[in-house]
Amino acid sequence: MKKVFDPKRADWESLLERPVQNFEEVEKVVAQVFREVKANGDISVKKYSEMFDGFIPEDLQVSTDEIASAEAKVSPELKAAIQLAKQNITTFHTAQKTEKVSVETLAGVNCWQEKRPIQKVGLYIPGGTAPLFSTILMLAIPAKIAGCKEIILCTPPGKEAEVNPVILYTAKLCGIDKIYKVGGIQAIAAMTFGTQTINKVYKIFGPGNQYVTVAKQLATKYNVAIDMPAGPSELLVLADDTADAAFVASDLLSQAEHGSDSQVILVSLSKSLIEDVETEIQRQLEDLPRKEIAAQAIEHSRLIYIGSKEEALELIDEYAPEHFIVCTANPDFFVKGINNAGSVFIGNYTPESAGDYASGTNHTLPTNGYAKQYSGVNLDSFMKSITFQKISAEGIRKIGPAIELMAEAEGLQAHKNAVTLRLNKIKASGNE
Ligand code: HSO
Ligand code: ZN
Repeated sequence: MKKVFDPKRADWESLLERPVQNFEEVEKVVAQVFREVKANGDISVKKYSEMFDGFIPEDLQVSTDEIASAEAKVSPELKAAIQLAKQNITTFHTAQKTEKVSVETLAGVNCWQEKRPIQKVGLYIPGGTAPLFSTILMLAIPAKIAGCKEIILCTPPGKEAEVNPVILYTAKLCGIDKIYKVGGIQAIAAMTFGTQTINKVYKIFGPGNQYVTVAKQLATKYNVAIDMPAGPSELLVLADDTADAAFVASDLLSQAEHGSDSQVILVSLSKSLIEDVETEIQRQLEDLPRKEIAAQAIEHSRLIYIGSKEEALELIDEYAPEHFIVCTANPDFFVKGINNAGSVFIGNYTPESAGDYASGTNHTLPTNGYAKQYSGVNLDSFMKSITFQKISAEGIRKIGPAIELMAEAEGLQAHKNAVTLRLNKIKASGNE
């Protein structure tokens, strides 16, 4: 752990630096898989499933029997927990619906804006060391509320070509029945181009390793949108003497256990809290099943003491954390003042885990400083806004001359004509 006391402004940049990832090698592999899946569809998807994931699925799609039998393999307690989370996520995302915006900008000039669902979306759920079925809730629930017509899900199965039953149970609970046993680059390529079995989608959502990340980036070159650029998970905790050191340590470790490249930072307004948190981290780390992973992330974590709360806020805004926990006597200063963060957790009883699973907010959030310009996934991520306008004769008479002048000034005669012809007709009909 790197401890820094009152860092100078000139050192902030290097202090807050995220590790730069070199994707060059990965890009070559991704481009090759994309080329082949585009040309050969399912055959190449199967070839790469064997090569990268060690199995050849006979059927790429999970059968209805497999989905149905998954239910019996999930304990009643876990089902109830997932249902509680689903309820809260549904409530919070339903509340994000907005009314249509409609204005008469001038008499006879009506403009309005309405949202429509993205019709085809693809959800990617990684397998790996921790199959994150909670991410299905975070993506499928808003997709359904938005009204997306076709929602498909790709996830890599284990070596026996079996998809984790909790993933299948959660998908079914959310009303997703098109589930494909495909992971990695080949899954993203399949959803980008479409294959004999897997339909092409308009937008791809979901986290993944560096192969998936690079594949999603390449998908954007083929007119497929993605939720956001992804990077390793991050948590920044801001705390003072009113914080509980054990709680703070548990939060930092919760994020550290995601991956050895997770970024965890404590910004403390109290020197003694830093010492206490450090001790607590070591104590709690010992009992974690994923302690190797967490320890590596903790190894390059930073514990920063800053005396002034104004400076602390500036530093946090500069880092733009994915998750920001505020545990101070006066949280409002930070809560109101923060500009750049994916999701904010306030007070001693608000662990990040709550937002990761069950409080209702979404856990698909911008990392890598992208909280400066990106929002986390929300209902709008599954929708587009369309603007409409309807202009009456009276309306075009009012704005027509301005349009003519502007079109002429831009040297676009046809644009001007489109107005002039109409104005002439109105004049000729004596309807002035
Ligand atoms: N903290 C992760 C989400 C997650 N945590 C899923 C547990 N399961 C990224 O926001
Ligand atoms: Zn998490």
